[in-house]
Amino acid sequence: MRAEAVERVRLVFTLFDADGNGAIEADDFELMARRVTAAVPEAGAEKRDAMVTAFRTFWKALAENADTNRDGKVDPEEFRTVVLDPQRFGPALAEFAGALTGVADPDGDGLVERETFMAVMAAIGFAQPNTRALFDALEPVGTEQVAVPAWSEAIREFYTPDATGVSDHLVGQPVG
Ligand SMILES: [Ca+2]
Ligand SMILES: [Ca+2]
Repeated sequence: MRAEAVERVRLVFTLFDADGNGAIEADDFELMARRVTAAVPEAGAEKRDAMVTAFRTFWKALAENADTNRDGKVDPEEFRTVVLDPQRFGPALAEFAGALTGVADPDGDGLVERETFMAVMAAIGFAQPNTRALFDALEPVGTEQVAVPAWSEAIREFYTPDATGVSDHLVGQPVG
């Protein structure tokens, strides 16, 4: 595994462990969903519900694949074995990314305002300088909006620790 991938697995684990108790559990996804909902108060009930459903689906897929000892928790060791296998992780991840970015686009025009982007990424736990660097790297339309598919793709890429690309802005110190 690349050193960057090792670092990223650790970061991804930390983000999914939203309550910081050292294991990923169903509650972490409920907490994450509440934080994102609070970050985008203008999102409609339909989009919020879709996100909550997608987060729960994602947790189920993760637990099925990674919770090897079936204790209802995915510990760092269990997580490492599954997160590097996109075959098992990929489809649920796509739904997760789609639902998350969907909430950030309440009017459904396919674009996300910088302010909303920053708020949602902060809700998930990303550091502000990294988030700002990613926003700029996503080639915003004008200066203040990014396209939903580009962001969604960056999220999928970020959570696939072996990948490299625009989501590298979310790892370590942003350059420039
Ligand atoms: Ca946790
Ligand atoms: Ca376990």
